[in-house]
Amino acid sequence: METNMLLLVGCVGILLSKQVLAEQHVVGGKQGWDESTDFDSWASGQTFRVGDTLVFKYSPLHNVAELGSESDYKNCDVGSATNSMSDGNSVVKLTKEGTRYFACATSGHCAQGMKLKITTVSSSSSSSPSTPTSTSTSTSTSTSGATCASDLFALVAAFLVILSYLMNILC
Ligand SMILES: [Cu+2]
Repeated sequence: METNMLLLVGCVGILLSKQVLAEQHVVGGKQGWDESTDFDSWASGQTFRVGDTLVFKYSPLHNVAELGSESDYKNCDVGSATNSMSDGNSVVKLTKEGTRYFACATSGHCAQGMKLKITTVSSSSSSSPSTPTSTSTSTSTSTSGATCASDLFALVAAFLVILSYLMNILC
């Protein structure tokens, strides 16, 4: 009886933490926003969800221009950017599902590969970020395992908060 109650509380904790925890994606990882970074391969290892943020970190040589279309992205047409940032630590919030395009507007940099295309998915999407799966047959098992592990910390935290709350009521 009490065990069931605790399990229920734990599940509620997981659901709550999923709503609250948004991920911050540092664009390009350790290399940051730079010509030498392979942004296609970086982006393919990430899952971008509604509510997450992108953080571009770069030197004053660079900047960030958001492009409005796939063709602008392909042609590096940074002149028609919809938004420009140059503070060296630009935060972009992913507020809705869909594809967004970014490039460096410094002459020649976009052509050298300094551009990024990302697709934001719904925040309830179940696919797990940056979890390589060894074989296709074990995909579902390993994905749920990884999700479980990443939720463990949040679960413990939520559990402790709720437990102390219950103790206050009962004692
Ligand atoms: Cu640049």
